Amino acid sequence: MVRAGEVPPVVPSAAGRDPGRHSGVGDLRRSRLLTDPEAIRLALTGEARLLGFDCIGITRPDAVPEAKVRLERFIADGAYGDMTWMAETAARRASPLALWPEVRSVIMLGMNYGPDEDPLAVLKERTRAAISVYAQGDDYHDIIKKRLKEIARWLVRQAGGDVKVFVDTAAVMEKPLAASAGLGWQGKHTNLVSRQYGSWLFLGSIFTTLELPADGPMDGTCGSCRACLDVCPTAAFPAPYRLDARRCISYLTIEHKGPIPRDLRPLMGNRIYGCDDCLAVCPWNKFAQVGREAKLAARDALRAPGLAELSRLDDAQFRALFSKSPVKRIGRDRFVRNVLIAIGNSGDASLAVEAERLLGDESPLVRGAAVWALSQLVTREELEKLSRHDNDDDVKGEWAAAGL
Ligand code: B12
Ligand code: SF4
Ligand code: SF4
Repeated sequence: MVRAGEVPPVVPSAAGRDPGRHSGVGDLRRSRLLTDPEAIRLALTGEARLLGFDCIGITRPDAVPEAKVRLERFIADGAYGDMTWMAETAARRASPLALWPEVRSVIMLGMNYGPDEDPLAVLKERTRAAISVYAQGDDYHDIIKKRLKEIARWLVRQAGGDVKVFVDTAAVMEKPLAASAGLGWQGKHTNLVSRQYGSWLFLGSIFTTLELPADGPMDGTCGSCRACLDVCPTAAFPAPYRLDARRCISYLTIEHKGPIPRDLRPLMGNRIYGCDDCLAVCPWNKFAQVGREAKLAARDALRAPGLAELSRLDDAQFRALFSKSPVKRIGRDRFVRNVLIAIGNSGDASLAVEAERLLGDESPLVRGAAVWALSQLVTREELEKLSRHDNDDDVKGEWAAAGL
């Protein structure tokens, strides 16, 4: 999504023309506009590749009418949890035409962020943190949005029309659109699976008023496989192709603001930001390739950082460590909450001292998680000695749940 104050999402047809030049130059440029839709598509593909995208496809804005019904079911089930923006934007999200009635073609782009090591290996290192692959490098939103704008400006210069660009945060259903543009298909875990890149594609879109030739959906399927459904540590799939976000560790660690439901905490292991389990087990990853975008590559400091060190971060240190990273957006308190859940799951009593220190933290969210972590690592007698009065109702509830 293009935020207020940035380059406007609609790049008008006149963009790229030099207003100060003689009008004859403008005429000359206009006459040079690409008009053959096939030529536009070919040139567009080359430009996208140059700007770091690995796949591109075009679809019609009305190509996936079933997405609306499925979104409505997701909302009716309450599966969005406290992501209330999903329900609030449902009408626009259901169809590109509801979002922008003038759109005639939707250009879907994918950027490969395939990891250079097994993302599940770190799950065995219980005193270290698992940060999901997508969050170990720079924030893809910033990288992709900038590139989408460049391509959009290029398209306007070459072929005219008006455009809008979107990545992730706008009311656009990127996965079904990408599937109908032929980038892959929605797997049973609901994400897009690509024949060339497996599970590891970020998606972005360019809406344009130009009529461009649409690509058909790709034939590919999950068949009888259900590896992603079975591996999910929190049983977040009520059925194939349906996710209950309220149980998903990605939602719990990134989107959910309050205390994490107690019954789900032991199932989270050391996953402190996002989760890759359902993506990583997909057999189509045998075709996956390591991503070529250097800015998305894992930073060494974020591959398997120690839980003790992470729990000691103050606000400034948190911001410094996660500068330009998507992790920064959850803020230090929610981050330390997640780290404390992992500490509680570590089985390592030497980490109890970190949780004990955080019993006095300014944030009730952190104090509550510290109580739970301690309750997992020390004996009841030891916990009793550490217990203290707290004014916050949630923290009081944590002490009570710990039997004190
Ligand atoms: C909300 C959201 C979340 C929520 C909810 C996820 C969800 N599955 O809905 C949470 C926080 C849990 C989440 C987690 C993750 N997310 Co997210 N998320 C989004 C967001 C903003 C909207 C998704 C949405 O519209 N959900 C609503 C549901 C109803 O739509 P849907 O998932 O497409 O559901 C479809 C299926 O249910 C299907 N369906 C239902 N029944 C049937 C039956 C059949 C037979 C078929 C074929 C299909 C089918 O139809 C529905 C409509 O298409 C998108 C960005 C965007 N604007 O699209 C990113 C996005 C989906 N997320 C992304 C990523 C990377 C992730 C994580 C992998 C991050 C991580 N490592 O932790 C996890 C994956 C968890 C998972 N298994 O989905 C990428 C996925 C890229 C890809 N290759 O698909 C996206 C596209 C962001 C991006 N721009 O790259 N995410
Ligand atoms: S991301 Fe993790 S918790 Fe969420 S559905 Fe996939 S395996 Fe389950
Ligand atoms: S793991 Fe199996 S069921 Fe899940 S998306 Fe991949 S192929 Fe489909």
